[in-house]
Amino acid sequence: MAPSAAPGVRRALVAGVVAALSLGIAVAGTTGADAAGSAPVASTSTAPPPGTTLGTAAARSGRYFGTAISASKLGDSAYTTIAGREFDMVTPENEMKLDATEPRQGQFVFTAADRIFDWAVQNGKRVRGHTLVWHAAEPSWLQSLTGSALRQAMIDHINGVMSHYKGKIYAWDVVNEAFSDSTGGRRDSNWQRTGDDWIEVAFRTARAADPAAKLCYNDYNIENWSWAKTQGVYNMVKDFTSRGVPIDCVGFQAHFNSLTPYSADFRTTLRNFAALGVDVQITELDIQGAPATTYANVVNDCLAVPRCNGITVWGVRDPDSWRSSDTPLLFDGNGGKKPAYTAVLDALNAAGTDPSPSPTPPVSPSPTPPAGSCTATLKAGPKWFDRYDLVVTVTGSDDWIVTMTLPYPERFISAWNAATTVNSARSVMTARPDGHGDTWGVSIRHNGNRTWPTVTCRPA
Ligand code: 9MR
Repeated sequence: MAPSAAPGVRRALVAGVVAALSLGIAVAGTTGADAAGSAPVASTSTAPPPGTTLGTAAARSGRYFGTAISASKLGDSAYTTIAGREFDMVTPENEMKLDATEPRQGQFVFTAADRIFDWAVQNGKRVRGHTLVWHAAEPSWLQSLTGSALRQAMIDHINGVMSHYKGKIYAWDVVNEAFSDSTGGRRDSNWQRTGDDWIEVAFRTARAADPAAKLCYNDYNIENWSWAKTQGVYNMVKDFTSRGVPIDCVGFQAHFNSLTPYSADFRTTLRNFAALGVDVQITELDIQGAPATTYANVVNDCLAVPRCNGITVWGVRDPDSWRSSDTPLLFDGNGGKKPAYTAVLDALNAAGTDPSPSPTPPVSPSPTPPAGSCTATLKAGPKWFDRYDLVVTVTGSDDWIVTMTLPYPERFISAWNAATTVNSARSVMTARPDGHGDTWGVSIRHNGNRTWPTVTCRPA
């Protein structure tokens, strides 16, 4: 748990869903697009209308707006109505923590975590994984381990949880709250006592376990640029990026209250971390008393930093908050929108729109498929800030094998309605029918490239 004086804050701004329509281009037989390829995808030059929910408003600028969700509340229709309507990213508040997912060593339990994950996906939302390694929420078996046994348990836990959700999580909080509140150095913990390299081992393990997920370091009281703790985390991220330790993002929890108030240099902090080459996300936002102006300031700080992907608030209604007596959230106990809600919505809608271009087919013409072959046609699906979907339709054969190859550094995230395998780099996908017919889909993390895969089809 977070220290009482200064709760952690996380934020997660999310990449919104910019409905990117666009047409598709057929890519036949052997490769990518056909010369006509041309078929440029619809442009985003027309600004989308103002969003009427937090998620749609954030999506206008390619960001997400999320909330923490508690599995025990998914039976409360007032709760799910608001959460379903307003947010497009979900963080399980407690259900993916170590005590919940590995209550006995080597025995993984995903019942509650999957309830949230399934609810999120069924309602069109993405999921932030929270959290793999933390000094709190430790089951008793783990508290009795030390040294190499504890280090190995960490690695096994990361592998066990990440493999269950492989390819399905937007970002993982790999390590949570590893720094001391006052010194700028590491917090003492059982993890820290296994050796200073435990954090980078956790990140390297996580990258190998699920190359499609963004890997975040998450902490509280790192929003104020002048704080020693902020500098300590900044220096660690700088060290990691300079040495090639895989880290993609930093989560700023942003639990603001009278002891650890919002400070106007938060934007400086976000900018400075982003300049290291990582994304930044606001992952657990709540503000004592929910002052509308402070909420708007936090949103505007994120909007000012292109690599700030999105914002997550730490709960739906005030009574859902871990600090309910502070009434720190955007909805009151009756589900009513508070002034802070309107301030956040207005700030999101005042932002510029997503400048990211639409994904396009490759430029090389595709050879004519040989007689008796099959043809795989690609059509653009929705695109988001960080990824895009394609719909694949196969004709000419009922039992086919389609192979798609992505140019570097794009990565396959997931597929549906086909049986697929991917290589370890997630750049080559092989697909066969899985009983859902000949039309299926893939989700691709563009990593800045946005060129459609080349595709070949052959009868099985
Ligand atoms: O809100 C969470 C609360 O329900 C739990 O009891 C507590 C301990 O697991 O964790 C709270 O969430 C924390 C988050 O996981 C990490 N940053 C601080 C959050 C507030 O304490």
